[in-house]
Amino acid sequence: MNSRRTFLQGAINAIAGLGGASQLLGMNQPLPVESHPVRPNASDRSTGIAPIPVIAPDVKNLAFTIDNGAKVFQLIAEPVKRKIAPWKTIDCWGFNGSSPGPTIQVNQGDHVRVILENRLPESLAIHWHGLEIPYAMDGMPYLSQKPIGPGSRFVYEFTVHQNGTYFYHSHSPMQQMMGMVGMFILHPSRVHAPAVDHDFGIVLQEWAVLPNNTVPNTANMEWNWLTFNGVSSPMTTPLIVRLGSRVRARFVNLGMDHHPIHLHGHTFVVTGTEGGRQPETLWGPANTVLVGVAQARDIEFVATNPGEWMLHCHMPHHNMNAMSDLLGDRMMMTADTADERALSQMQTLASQVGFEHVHHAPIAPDANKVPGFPQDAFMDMGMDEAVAKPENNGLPRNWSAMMMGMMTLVRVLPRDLYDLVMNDLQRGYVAPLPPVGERPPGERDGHHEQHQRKDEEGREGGSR
Ligand SMILES: [Cu+2]
Repeated sequence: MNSRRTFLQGAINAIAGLGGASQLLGMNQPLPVESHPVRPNASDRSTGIAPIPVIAPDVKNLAFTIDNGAKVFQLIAEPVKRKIAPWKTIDCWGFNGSSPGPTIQVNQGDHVRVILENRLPESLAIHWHGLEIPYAMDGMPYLSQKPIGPGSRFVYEFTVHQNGTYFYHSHSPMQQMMGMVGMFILHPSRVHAPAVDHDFGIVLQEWAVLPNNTVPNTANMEWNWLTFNGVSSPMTTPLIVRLGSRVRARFVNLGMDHHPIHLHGHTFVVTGTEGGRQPETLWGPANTVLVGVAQARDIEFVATNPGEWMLHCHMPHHNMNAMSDLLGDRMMMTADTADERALSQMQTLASQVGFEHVHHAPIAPDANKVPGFPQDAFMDMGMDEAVAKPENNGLPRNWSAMMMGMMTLVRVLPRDLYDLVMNDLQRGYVAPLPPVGERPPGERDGHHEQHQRKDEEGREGGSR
């Protein structure tokens, strides 16, 4: 396997001290609680121990202090600049510099105090979605509390008796669509059986950011940007799991659409909802879980199948993004034109935003005679370099070409590769990209020559 060889070589270079680049692109921030960068298998662990912390890729955890037995969190509502794609930074609203806001993780039975500071230009209140807490803490402006004005603070304080996947959000709909949501994880006092080795959290969001704009249009009905934890694929950081481990992934949806989240290569069970743990009698096999608006879903599976498996919303428009955004105020001319012209346009755009090359996959010599062409033919834009980070080390060249919108990878890695990636992650080592000619295994037949030929034609077209 060439990609594996390249990867191993990269790792060997790193160990030899030849690659010292410590670009901690997109890395998770240190957890406020004990971190488990390399985790034992479930079989190595006994139940009854403390649950492992949830990792929400691309989102920080919110640190806390202890005051007289209470866990105290400082939550700041404020405007946020969020880079959701290599060429796209939006002006949204969130918490502590992030949208979604940082993940809050506490234990069942904890007494929690959240000091909310409002640095927004308007009032708000924060609702604790699904928590059975006193009415005065429910965060309903004018009902349970006065709206929290700009520059003001409000202290939310309650004891949590539930466990599961919950979230916090502004209760004003337009503020929600500006990004004001975050995960609130309640770990059970006794770890659920079977215990998991990896526990991930993902917030599903969508945004209406029209071309040439940076501010989401919260009154708009065209939700054209789709994100996992505030970034669109291929900026999403893969979930790295060890072959044979038991994995939990938690999804929270606060948007305008329901999202059927699909996992490749594995069968999972839905072990929890926004109401907490489901009884085992309800765990039917599935590979797609519908996460409705305002819902949470926990899935669990044993990662038995090695590979780089997609995890994505299956709504076709949700594993795309706003292509028109790249074009600014110009019309895209792929339809009813020669592929050279389309290529030329896409190449121009690609060079503006730092894509490597836009046309990776072969097309038929007579493609333009076929009604409906092109569809996806010019859409695959490799941007491996723009999104390079340790978690992507070892992926094949142009892996990012069809990664868009609400999509990420579950990398199920054999122990040696898993340990290498974890090692890279700890040292912040970004492996060099595989050579351009590197193809995924199994793609070495006549397609290759055809691909090369069309590539050259494409370049000629692009230079005209
Ligand atoms: Cu979707």
